[in-house]
Amino acid sequence: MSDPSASSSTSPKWSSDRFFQTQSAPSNLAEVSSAASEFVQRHIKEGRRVVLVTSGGTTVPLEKNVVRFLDNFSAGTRGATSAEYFLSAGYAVIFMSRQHSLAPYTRHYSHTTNPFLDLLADPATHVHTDSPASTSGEDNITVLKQHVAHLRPILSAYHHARTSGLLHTVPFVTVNDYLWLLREMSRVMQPLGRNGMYYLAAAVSDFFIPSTNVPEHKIQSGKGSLVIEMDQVPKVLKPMVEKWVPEGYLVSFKLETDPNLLIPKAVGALQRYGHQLVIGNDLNRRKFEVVFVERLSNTPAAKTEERGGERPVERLHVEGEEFSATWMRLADSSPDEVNEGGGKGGEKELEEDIIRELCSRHEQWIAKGTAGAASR
Ligand code: PAZ
Repeated sequence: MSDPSASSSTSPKWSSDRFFQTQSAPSNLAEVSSAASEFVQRHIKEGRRVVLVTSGGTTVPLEKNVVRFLDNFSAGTRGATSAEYFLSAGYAVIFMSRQHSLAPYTRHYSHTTNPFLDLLADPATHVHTDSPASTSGEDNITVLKQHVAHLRPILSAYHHARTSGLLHTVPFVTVNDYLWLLREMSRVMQPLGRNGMYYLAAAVSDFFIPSTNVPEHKIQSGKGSLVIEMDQVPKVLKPMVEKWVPEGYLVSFKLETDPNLLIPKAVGALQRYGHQLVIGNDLNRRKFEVVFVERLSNTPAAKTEERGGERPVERLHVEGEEFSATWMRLADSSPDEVNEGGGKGGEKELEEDIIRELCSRHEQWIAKGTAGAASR
């Protein structure tokens, strides 16, 4: 079929097997896989934990020669910010993100937040007097004094990430590429066993158009309205938990706009897929609060109570199982830590607390595996 407006009205559910058997892989999959494998193997040898961070939105192209596509709101802030805190915590990071979305460190200077050129002195009026390389300002461009304190730690961390070999980037654009790459990164990381963490913060489309229904050329106007039929994206969390990385510590995100749905949907995801943690967030409050939803057996309740009930754990009984919901809010931090903006300039970011909690849960997950192995 060459025109999505003419597709059939019944959309069967796709299994992940059917998806990978019929939808083409990215053309560079083998290269991307071997580079990531080399990265993972190096860190396994060095005994380091590795986290896969997915970030940003996926597109659904409406044409093969793509002029138009469906997209979503995600800028990749959560993923890029989280990757920085994972790196600070000593993890090696595979940062799998939407091409041109926010990236660790450079996110502080995007074209809308702190536009890069605004940081620099005008060379026409600024003359260098202390540079050994030049007697005039011609060879140097200067960062304005008022920006130096903010820039310096970010620049140092950025250079460290680039030179230390701790950060590996994998870009995607479409939802099809995302699914292929997620499976491939999982395969590559499987040898990490419990030392692998999977932090799925990308905003992945729930719907796609199978390749047989995508027309080759730009859809022409003139026939009235355009009706697009999309199939449901296969639920890959299930095979990921059961087959791809059964020992990994797997964290998914759940985004809702109706706050009443957040916890029930997160519990539903845990029941359906059986992974370790769902972090729920409301679209409009996502920068200030999230909720950790997990099986009660995975909840470090004792630790939470030790902190004087700072983050009370709500217990939930659903269909004979017990779950917990733990809210984490920026306001839980001391007020002078919370400022506008983000990151290394001393302002508090929610991801700092999220990643601290995850590192400690991952530690426990690894310890449980070691204890299990010792008792066998
Ligand atoms: O990228 P961003 O910082 O603007 O938004 C982050 C987020 C809301 C996409 C992420 O926290 C999230 O919930 N991801 C999963 C979305 C979902 O598929 O439910």
